Amino acid sequence: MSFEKEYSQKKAHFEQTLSDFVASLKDIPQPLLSSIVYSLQSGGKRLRPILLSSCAEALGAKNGDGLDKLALAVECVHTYSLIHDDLPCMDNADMRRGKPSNHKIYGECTAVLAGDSLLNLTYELLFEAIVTCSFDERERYIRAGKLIADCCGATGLIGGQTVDTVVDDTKHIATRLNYVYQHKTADLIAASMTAGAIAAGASETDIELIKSVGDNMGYAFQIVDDLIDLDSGEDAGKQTFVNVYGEKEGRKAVADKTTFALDTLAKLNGDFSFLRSMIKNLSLRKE
Ligand code: GRG
Repeated sequence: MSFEKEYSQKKAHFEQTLSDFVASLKDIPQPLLSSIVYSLQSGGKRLRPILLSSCAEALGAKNGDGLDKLALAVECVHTYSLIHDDLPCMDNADMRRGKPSNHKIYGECTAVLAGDSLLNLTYELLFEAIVTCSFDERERYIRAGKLIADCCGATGLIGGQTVDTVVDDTKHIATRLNYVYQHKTADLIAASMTAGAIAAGASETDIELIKSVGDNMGYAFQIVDDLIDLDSGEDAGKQTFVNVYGEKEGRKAVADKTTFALDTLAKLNGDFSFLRSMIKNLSLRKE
């Protein structure tokens, strides 16, 4: 099967899981429910859930309800981070995925609360996965849930966003860039993949290897994002890898980190052909 066909099948599976989840959301007052659903279903690439389930499957797990819940959890935390990042107090972005950002439609107050709800739904889903999995799976799901929870907090995503948006530059520029790229972007990508590996019951060695693949491709993913902004003239003059080191170094870093990720993946046993194609495609993406 071609990579494109496999990706669209995996995406279709996740979209169905998400639609069922959205249909199950009850007793949420309006306009909060509409605001949550607007951002959940506004056309994301669904990278993190697809990475999570692909890693789990490559390491021997069967796709099922537990993995679906973990996949929903990482998409919920990702969606919350985008809604909050677009707010006037952060990136002040009017558009997201070619559509008005959440607060432009629902107002700032509802957008903040929709983001809060999605972060809370992340934990509701993680606990649900733990409560409903089999006794044999329980320890793995607790560990996967803790990993995702750790990556969302003040030492992860929120820490990365803080250094990117709030902290004045007292650190060395390279230290600061590394911190932001690791925590703002790579942490959730790596945690999604590692959670999939843990849920599949992978060995400690394989879990570490998958984390390293995720960290490297996550970092490269953010540099590609900078390069896309540069090409489309949307570069806001922020301190990015590409603005600091130049476009040539940016492209080289993407190539190096992608090669490292692929070489690391080659050390694992299992059918990682889809993940290999995904890593290559993400390093070449134009949007
Ligand atoms: C904790 C509020 C808060 C933010 C965390 C995630 C984040 C930091 C900010 C969002 C903006 C941003 C540029 C993040 C870097 C990661 C990134 C490139 C996100 C976009 O991910 P895609 O391309 O998005 O997977 P889609 O639209 O496909 O879902």
